[in-house]
Amino acid sequence: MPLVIDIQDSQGKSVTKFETFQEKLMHLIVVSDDLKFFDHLHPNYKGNGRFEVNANFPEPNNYTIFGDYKPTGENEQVNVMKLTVPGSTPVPENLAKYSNTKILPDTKVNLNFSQPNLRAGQEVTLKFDFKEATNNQPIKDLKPYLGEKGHLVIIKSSSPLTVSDYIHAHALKNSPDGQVQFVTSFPQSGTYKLWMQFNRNGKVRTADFWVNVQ
Ligand SMILES: [Cu+2]
Repeated sequence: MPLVIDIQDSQGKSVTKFETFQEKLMHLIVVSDDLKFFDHLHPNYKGNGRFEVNANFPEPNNYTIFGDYKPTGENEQVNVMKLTVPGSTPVPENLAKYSNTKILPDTKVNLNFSQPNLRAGQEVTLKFDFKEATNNQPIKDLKPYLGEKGHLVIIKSSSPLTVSDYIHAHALKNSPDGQVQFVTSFPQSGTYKLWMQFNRNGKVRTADFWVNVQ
């Protein structure tokens, strides 16, 4: 489905100049409101504040779209858009199938925390370890993705989803080989979903996790 996004300032005037960050002018995160579906897109800038992209909405559901961009000379901003694909309500996700180990077709990703319990408002280091799924050896072909060792989006499960539920964490530059670390804090207690994206030798993979924050 083609999406057209017009960026305007608080006076309704088109914002026309944007800065590249993490290699793109806009990062667009599409999730279903139950956080089952995730997509990360990069709209094309058409000038005069207008971005266009083709997005995929796989099943009837309510969707929230976070547009993440940086007007020239200003701070990073996040816009929230809503879209409904009508139809029967999908089956909710089974959270029991999630653990801190995610096995993808070629990579095993382990998530560890710098402290035993996650608490709201407390800074925490999230450590993702990458191993070969077949033989458990640390992988050595991790390549930069969007200029960093990995890309992490965190969204708090909420109804409705708002801009304050969206956390975009940046990878630490000095993570050891076969590992990517992020420092972040979870603003409130609740359940959060994490999508960790990385580049294995040219192929972008997404490992998703659920975490509880007290
Ligand atoms: Cu992006």
